[in-house]
Amino acid sequence: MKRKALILVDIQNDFIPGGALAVEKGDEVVAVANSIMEKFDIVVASQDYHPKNHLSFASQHEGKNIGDVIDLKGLPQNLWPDHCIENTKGSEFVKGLDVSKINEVFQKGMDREIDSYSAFFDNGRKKATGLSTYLGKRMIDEVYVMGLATDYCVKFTALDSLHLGFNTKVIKEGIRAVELEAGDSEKAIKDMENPGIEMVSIDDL
Ligand code: VGL
Ligand code: ZN
Repeated sequence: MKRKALILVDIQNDFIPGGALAVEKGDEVVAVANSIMEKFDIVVASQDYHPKNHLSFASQHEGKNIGDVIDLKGLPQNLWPDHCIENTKGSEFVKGLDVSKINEVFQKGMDREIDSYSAFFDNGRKKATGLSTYLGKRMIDEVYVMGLATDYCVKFTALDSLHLGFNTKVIKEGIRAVELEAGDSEKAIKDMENPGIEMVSIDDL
């Protein structure tokens, strides 16, 4: 039997309707997650977790607006509304998510100076979160990814998983996109499929 892990990406209050960086219908992924967690050997969750002065926030850059792109330590950085601040409601997992089935939580984005979309590494790939080692130690063969948001954290988590050598699949009912621009969701799905990530349905599990 293949050993399967499920990564729940950033299912947090700030990414659902009413939150600071709301993803349309983001709350709908909660029921999907709850319905499939028992099918996996390991379930982990990532948590976007920023200090209140994080440099991905437009509020930290005089004269800049949400949606602008700046250079942050040599990397292009989208500027976001303040979101997922440590020890606030916005960074907590969405109520209703069955956290009792989550084996381990990996936080990311704690360093003020570097953003971290992937649950595995920061955007400069300088620091690992520990997730890769965690999955390796548990002899995981297949990694399934779902959560928020398709065009950012889901995409970069799935791509890193693939590049680390895990057979990687994304659960299509379990993702929703920010869509700063129309078409971003479809583009992100192509960016994942092209290098070999498979899009699967909950009915295939
Ligand atoms: C995310 C933007 C900024 C995400 C996190 O979880 O997709 N997007 N921080
Ligand atoms: Zn963030």
